[in-house]
Amino acid sequence: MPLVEINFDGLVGPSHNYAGLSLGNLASASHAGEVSYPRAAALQGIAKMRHNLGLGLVQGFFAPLPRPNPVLLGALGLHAIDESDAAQRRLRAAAWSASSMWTANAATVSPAPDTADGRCHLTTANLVTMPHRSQEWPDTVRQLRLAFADKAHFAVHDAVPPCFGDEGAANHMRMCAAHEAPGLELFVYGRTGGAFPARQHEQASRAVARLHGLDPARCLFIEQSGEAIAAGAFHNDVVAVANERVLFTHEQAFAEPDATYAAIRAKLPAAEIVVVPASAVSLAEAIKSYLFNAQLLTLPTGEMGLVIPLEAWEMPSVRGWLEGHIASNGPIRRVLPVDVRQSMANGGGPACLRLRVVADPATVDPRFLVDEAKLALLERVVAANWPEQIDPVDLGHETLAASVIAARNALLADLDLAELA
Ligand code: SUG
Repeated sequence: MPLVEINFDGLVGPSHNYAGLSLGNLASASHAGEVSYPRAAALQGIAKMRHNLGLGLVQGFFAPLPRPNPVLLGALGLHAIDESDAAQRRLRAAAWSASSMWTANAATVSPAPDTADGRCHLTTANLVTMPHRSQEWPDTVRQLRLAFADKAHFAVHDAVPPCFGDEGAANHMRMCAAHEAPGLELFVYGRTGGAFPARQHEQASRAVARLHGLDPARCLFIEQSGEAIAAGAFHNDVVAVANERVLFTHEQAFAEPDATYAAIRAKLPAAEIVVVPASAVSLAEAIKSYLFNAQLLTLPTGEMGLVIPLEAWEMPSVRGWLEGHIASNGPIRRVLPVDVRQSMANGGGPACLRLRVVADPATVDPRFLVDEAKLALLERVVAANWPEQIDPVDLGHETLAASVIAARNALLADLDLAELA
């Protein structure tokens, strides 16, 4: 089979909860302390996978990481928690976080046509800015090395050194004539100094480009606008998304938008840049609705479809803009709303939940690819084992911990993924 785009969605883990851990992520902050519904959350994610599989696209998944994470708790000397200490309770919540569901932050991916050695390169993201996310990468890299074990076709790199924050594909876009053609890779970084952290360091992006053996002439390093970070765009994929020749972006996404568009057009003359003006959808509305945290997909018909969260479809300004775009024959031909509300309440839309890998599916470990039968199996395992709800005050309870651990073990057993246990 030729190279195709495969979307690997993170299965929402059984410890999914709202602990308010992500400064600068407005959804995470505003839902802090609420009761979460891990079973419903995972079923919503599986329904999204089924939706996209039904469009005729190749779909994969990654398993949740071990939580509560004994490695993090042990390294922090937190074998026992002083319940009167808020900082200790917060660190415990970090060890319980199901944040690996947002696989757009698992790694940065450069497909084979872009790299010097003709292999697909993946660099695991160190996610160092947020303590609860910084624990992910050692387990993530294990899983990536299993899924992409075929060394003739893949190279999986460890994370770049923690002095430079790297948030993976959420700050990386690839534009090309077609997925299987050489691409222009766009690395978007932030500059520190604002009210909220800039999670992606320019030097991390540059290191990834070097590790992947990219041609410097086919890379652009673009500064994210400080305004966007301050408004809650903690990752670039909250305000922009690209697919093949199309870049779909809010006008306030980049520090120097006109220079950015010109640089893209100079390197990829076929580029179509669709800019949503603030006069149509304000930055605040874009971030609240997650219009851009969408999956811009090339459908088997050759048309592009935009998988958006229901929240975006329900916002009048966003819906108005999308309807106008379709009516005026813009490059996005279909709008496909999906319900991922449980993930959205923690700041994770349809695009956060997936890692794009352009590859021949035959070169991927088939345990990580899904068909209808695999999705039905995932649903059965989730329905039988995932907690129905978690109140954040219950994090740390032994019975809850035991059920979360047992749920993941049941998944790994049923999917024949014992190596990840
Ligand atoms: O890193 N939320 C995630 C959301 C990640 C979204 N990913 C992309 N944009 N690609 C984050 O901020 C919230 C966890 C909590 O508060 O319990 C959280 O980690």
